[in-house]
Amino acid sequence: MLTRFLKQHTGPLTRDLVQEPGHFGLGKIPSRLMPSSAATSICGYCATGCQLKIHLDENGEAINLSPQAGYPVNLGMACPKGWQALDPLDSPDRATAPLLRDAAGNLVETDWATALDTFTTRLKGIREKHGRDSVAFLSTGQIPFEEMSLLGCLFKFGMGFLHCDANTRQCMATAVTAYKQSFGFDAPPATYADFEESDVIVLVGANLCIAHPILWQRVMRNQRNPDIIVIDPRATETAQAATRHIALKPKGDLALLYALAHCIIRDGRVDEKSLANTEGFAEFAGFLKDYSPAAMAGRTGQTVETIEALARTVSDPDKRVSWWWTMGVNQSHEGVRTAQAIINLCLITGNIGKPGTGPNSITGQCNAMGSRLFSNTTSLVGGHDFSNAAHREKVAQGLGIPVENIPSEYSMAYDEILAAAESGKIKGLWIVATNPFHSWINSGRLAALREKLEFLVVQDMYRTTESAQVADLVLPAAGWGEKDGCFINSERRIGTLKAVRRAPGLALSDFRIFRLIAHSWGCGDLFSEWTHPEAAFKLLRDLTKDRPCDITGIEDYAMIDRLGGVQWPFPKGSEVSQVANLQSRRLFEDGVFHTPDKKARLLFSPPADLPEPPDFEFPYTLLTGRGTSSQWHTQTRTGKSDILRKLYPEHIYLEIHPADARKLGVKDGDVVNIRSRRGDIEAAVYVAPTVQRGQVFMPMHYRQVNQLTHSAFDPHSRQPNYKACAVAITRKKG
Ligand SMILES: Nc1nc2c(c(=O)[nH]1)N[C@H]1C(S)=C(S)[C@@H](COP(=O)(O)OP(=O)(O)OC[C@H]3O[C@@H](n4cnc5c(=O)[nH]c(N)nc54)[C@H](O)[C@@H]3O)O[C@H]1N2
Ligand SMILES: Nc1nc2c(c(=O)[nH]1)N[C@H]1C(S)=C(S)[C@@H](COP(=O)(O)OP(=O)(O)OC[C@H]3O[C@@H](n4cnc5c(=O)[nH]c(N)nc54)[C@H](O)[C@@H]3O)O[C@H]1N2
Ligand code: SF4
Ligand SMILES: [Mo]
Repeated sequence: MLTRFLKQHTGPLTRDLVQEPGHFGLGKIPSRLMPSSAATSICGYCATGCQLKIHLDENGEAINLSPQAGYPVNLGMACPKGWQALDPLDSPDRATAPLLRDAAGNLVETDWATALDTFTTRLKGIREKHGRDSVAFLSTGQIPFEEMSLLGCLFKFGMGFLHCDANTRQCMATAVTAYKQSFGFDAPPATYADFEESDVIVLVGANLCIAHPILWQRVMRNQRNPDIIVIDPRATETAQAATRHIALKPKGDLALLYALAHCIIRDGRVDEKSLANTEGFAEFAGFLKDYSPAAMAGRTGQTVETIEALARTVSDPDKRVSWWWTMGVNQSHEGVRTAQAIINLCLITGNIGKPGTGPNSITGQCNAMGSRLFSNTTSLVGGHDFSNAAHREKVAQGLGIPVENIPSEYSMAYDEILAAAESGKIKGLWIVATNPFHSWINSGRLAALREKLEFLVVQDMYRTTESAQVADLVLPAAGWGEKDGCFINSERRIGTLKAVRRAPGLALSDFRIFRLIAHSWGCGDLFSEWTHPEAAFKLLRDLTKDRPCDITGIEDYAMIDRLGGVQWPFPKGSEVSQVANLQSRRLFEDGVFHTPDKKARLLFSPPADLPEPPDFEFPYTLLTGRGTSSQWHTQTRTGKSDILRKLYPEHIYLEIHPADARKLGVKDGDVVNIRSRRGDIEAAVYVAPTVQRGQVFMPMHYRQVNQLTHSAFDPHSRQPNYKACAVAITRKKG
């Protein structure tokens, strides 16, 4: 039975595969793509969600690409990563066959039958001996949501496990939690047109020029002569291009935002109409009495005048003010309250639900928004809650699975999963499309944790990633460009991606790997309707009925393409004839939120101290983040492009203020030793007045950086605080 299933689904090329729509990783390109000799795909890097036009040869294989002119997101533009999106596919270090660690400790190639058999036998063995809590997966915001969803549903409803999380915990968990608590649903309200329609644009801990270059282009298209304010400890590329830079102290955000609210309420600059849609104003106003600009000057590093002036700007009743935040807010020990302090400012000044306004979280990865709704990790698939019996019943019916298979308990969060692995409670770990041995905070701990794991599976495009190299089993995955599905971008826009290349060797799309695993595990029948990504899409679409993210009005992938992407919500009956309006929609225009009383909550708590402040022994604060627009995360993909590699520094570097460099007696290019309480690394000095004295910056793209970072987490979202830890710097001797 398994052998037959395998033959059909892993090649050599079979007729069934070629005929299976959306599944031509091993087959021919379907004729629907042929007439124009071009296909469209949403870029597989950042959450901007640019559409690329992929030019095909006579066999339907991609030869090159260009940005799509008419697409409402990128309007014909792309950043270097988008232009070079095909480069990573041809790399010689692609995983082209499953790899299994042999008795001598080497990873050796094997076939799919052996790989699947090993996967199932080992994980079932661990489960039988140690129970349901002994196996977990860690996944991603970078694969289509049809794939994420199949993984989450298979793992929980089919294989019967509970604990799973994704790299979105490193990234978006704070925004998710903040919106859920404040609005009653994880509902980022923006549409990108708001960048063009604002009079004041406030960017908090967001470096658009590097991390979302095409969103910066949208800012540049604003004809209203906007005030662009960047709140960031560093004078980033974005801060330099802005009209005002607030160079605040690291993690001074919450104090600053409360001081702004204090001034606004003190001066009566609140919007009464908007306040009527909120809950908790009296308590908030009382709380803010202690947060005068004078009281907050020390924590923020800002003068009273600067704070007062900013408060006037962001509460000007004649101006449309939009707030946008990214990792400078989310990656914090108090990220949720910081995000909510932004939400509160918008609510009290009436900057929500209107053009050019909003408390808007900018997402990181191409499909982090898809993960939020469909990955079945933190939330029950389709925007539901595991703890809600009616939701469990609805999902069970929709997917045709027994309701008993849906757990009512919640999974451990990422850090808790790793702690459980460290303590020996979790013995089997399955990592899909993420590279935590490089990207997780205080990554040095993972080496010890690896020793404790009985079985580590890594499913990746490459066999050379830090995580793949220490795996017991590597499952070779097709990448972006080699498979179909959908991503959801920062403005809630669903867009499609298409297979335009064959995956190399025996590599398969994640979707097909999950189907094979379902079959091998013996729960394939539960997923018999998940035949291909578009079939899965339709199942998931129907699950969203009556939820705030209802997309039951989308017929199929072709409709998504025809409409230039579709923002959620899009319930059945949405007027497609009004497509012009539908192309750009924001939330909460009616002032109605998703809480039981339909009002938004004003949530707050006092700022906490920095988890690891600088001291005598470790006198510098290390900030980390994105380095260049041509580098992506752990560089497994961007590092494979000859062109992109020319656009960024090959080796790790440390940005340091000229005065600190003088004090240490170092100049550009000198090698320094950087030490934290966790680790000790070397980097070349890059003297830059863009960092403040006493602070240094390192891009996250180099493996060594997370050996230094400090495991501190937001208590509500459990998102790691990557952005501030204490380090010592010494000149390398000799
Ligand atoms: N080129 C490129 N683009 C990317 C990515 C990539 O790897 N490369 N990754 C994508 C992903 S997944 C994400 S999440 C986004 C991230 O996008 P961003 O969040 O814009 O990028 P970061 O550089 O991580 O952090 C933004 C800024 O936060 C600042 N910061 C540090 N501490 C604080 C603080 O206490 N307060 C404030 N206000 N700011 C602070 C840093 O100095 C930094 O400039 O980028 C996406 N886009
Ligand atoms: N110090 C510091 N650390 C950070 C951050 C920071 O600001 N500072 N930012 C954090 C943030 S916001 C994020 S999002 C994380 C990102 O951290 P990671 O998710 O670990 O980084 P990536 O390099 O994007 O890893 C994605 C992996 O998936 C593989 N892959 C790509 N496409 C596919 C596919 O289709 N299928 C499969 N199976 N595999 C695929 C890639 O080869 C790569 O190994 O890093 C976090 N780490
Ligand atoms: S801005 Fe983001 S989505 Fe657009 S081309 Fe660049 S990486 Fe891709
Ligand atoms: Mo991210």
